[in-house]
Amino acid sequence: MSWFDKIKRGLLLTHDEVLLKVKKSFAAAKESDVRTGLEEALLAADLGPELVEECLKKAGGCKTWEEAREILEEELLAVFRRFPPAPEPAAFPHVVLLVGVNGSGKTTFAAKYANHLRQSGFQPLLVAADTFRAAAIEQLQVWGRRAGLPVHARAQGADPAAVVFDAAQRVKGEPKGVLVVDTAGRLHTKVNLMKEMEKMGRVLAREIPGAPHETYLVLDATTGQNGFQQARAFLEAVPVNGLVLTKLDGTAKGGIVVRIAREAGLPVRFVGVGEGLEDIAPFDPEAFVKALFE
Ligand SMILES: Nc1nc2c(ncn2[C@@H]2O[C@H](COP(=O)(O)OP(=O)(O)O)[C@@H](O)[C@H]2O)c(=O)[nH]1
Ligand SMILES: [Mg+2]
Repeated sequence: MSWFDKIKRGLLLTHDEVLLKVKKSFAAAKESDVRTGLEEALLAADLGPELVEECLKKAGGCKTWEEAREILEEELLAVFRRFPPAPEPAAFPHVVLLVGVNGSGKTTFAAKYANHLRQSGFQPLLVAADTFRAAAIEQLQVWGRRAGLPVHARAQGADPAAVVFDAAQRVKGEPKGVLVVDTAGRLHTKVNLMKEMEKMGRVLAREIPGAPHETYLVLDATTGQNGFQQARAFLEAVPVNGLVLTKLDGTAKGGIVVRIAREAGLPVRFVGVGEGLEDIAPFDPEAFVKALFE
């Protein structure tokens, strides 16, 4: 399945919901009805009031959906144009740290992403740095066995910084080694979270120059704006430089992807479109917008 087909499948619920509303509104006779219908559709997709306002300013007077669509696509794409394209791992070992609240999809994404990296010719090592619950370590090991991917883990309760230290030793010297670090999502207190994250970051930076190269905040798209508010503590605790939106397949409010990128001022790097190993797509703004409105 192509990346476009995957994004398209992930956006099915949103697409159907938005297009149904939009098409109905353009069938209305009065211009004010068209505008109201368009507003409802865009708000329902969860693009956020500010962006919807911008869109209406420019597309509110359009006579046809075709005309409006072009303007809306441009508005949405503009949100993503300010970000540089996703970098490929270049210096090795390369380290990607995954953070986010419990249940957001970190562990599942770690497995999907490691699989994607392997398919792209890299040598991923999954790192179980969520040592708070035994089940979390096991879950990553199950993924590792199922996908035939190596997992680095210690017993429950181990210091996450010690886990990443060992993992760094294991991957040193591998010409295309990439550490994919799954971390705990508990937001016990912001102070503890920061301390734990800082320590892990310090150890990684000492062992591997420039590490972590990428830190992704993993967000559950079905929890929308609330979920993002909950995860804000991570933005303060760690230097996040990219977003991953999971469970796009489970929501009709896929516009949240655009809203969060805009509000966080961060690029979306991947989207999750299901529970399987292959249900991941690198985020491509053009494909996203096309899949949404086509
Ligand atoms: N439908 C769907 N479910 C997902 C996706 N990503 C993760 N999940 C499910 O969300 C739940 C929580 O995921 P998990 O990776 O354990 O979250 P974590 O607590 O952040 O590590 C699991 O039941 C996953 O199967 C996705 O893209 N689509
Ligand atoms: Mg987990």
